[in-house]
Amino acid sequence: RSNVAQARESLRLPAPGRPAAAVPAGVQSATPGVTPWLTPGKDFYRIDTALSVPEIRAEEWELRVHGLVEEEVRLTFQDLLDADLIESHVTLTCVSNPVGGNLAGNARWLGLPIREVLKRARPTAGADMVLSTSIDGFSASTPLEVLQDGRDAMLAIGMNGEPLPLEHGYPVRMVVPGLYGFVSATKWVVDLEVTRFADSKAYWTQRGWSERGPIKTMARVEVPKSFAVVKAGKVPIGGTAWAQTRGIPKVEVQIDGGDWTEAVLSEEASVDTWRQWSFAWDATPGSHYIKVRATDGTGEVQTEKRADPVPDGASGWQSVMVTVE
Ligand SMILES: Nc1nc2c(c(=O)[nH]1)N[C@H]1C(S)=C(S)[C@@H](COP(=O)(O)O)O[C@H]1N2
Ligand SMILES: [Mo]
Repeated sequence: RSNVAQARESLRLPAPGRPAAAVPAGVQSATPGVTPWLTPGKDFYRIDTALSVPEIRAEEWELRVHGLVEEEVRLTFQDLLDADLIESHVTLTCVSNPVGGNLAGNARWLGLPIREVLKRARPTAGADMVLSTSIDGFSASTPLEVLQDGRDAMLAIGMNGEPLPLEHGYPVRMVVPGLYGFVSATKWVVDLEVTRFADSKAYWTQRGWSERGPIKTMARVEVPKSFAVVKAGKVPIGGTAWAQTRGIPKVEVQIDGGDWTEAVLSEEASVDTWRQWSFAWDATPGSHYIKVRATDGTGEVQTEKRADPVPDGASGWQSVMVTVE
């Protein structure tokens, strides 16, 4: 075990000045087998370009905030420990997640709101983007207004009550509700440049992906699995849906192209977290197709239009084929 891993283990996180809102008791889907509502760090999906996980000593970490600002700001890890931190549940999703895929996770993050850092730096007129860069050269372009609009965008140091796992960005990463990770969730972040979309391109944008990445409304069937064989009778269907910053007021299920029927929603912790659902299906023998779609808090129904993950996220309705005996 490395020195950095050992230092991480002995690190004590401060209590947040503003704790996370209490999680309602009923957030977990009633359907057995649905993903745990809170994703433990060890099960959290991991996506990055790092060939080996960067090992940054917390006492050597420094963040430089510069570019189109009145005042350059530098932050040390101790500055973060001493700051007024917030804690918040936020679901992260990857733009390369296919419809029905697993590249999403929900955790409780502890960190400093980025808007507080920007308040100190005072962006100048004309700036519209923050380019965040990691110690290993990855970068993400985040709209400046998103980092200032009051959502819980943060420089995170904690995940589910522990220091960030090394592979999830220790000692400091960004977490921004509502945007795919490739344009917001920079791990091992060391540099924030306030700039303009017209002047600078982030890592994946240079490689054919979009420059912006708001998360698309998505519902996923987790139970039963595709190609499952189940017994006729009451078959529980269940899964997860997300539309971070907008919330999920409705999920509907369709069997074999019939009418859309509302699923039973589990409690919603916040609009920034995913929401689980369940549906009791009267299954008759034969092959059947289960489709699911969500409606977000603005009233918009998840689009049926299929899109590949490139350039700004997959869309379409998941269809799961099951055999009933
Ligand atoms: N330094 C760095 N940060 C990164 C990436 C990366 O390649 N390098 N990938 C981004 C992408 S595409 C996603 S989806 C999220 C994933 O965060 P996780 O690995 O903690 O789930 O991290 C983002 N932050
Ligand atoms: Mo991603």
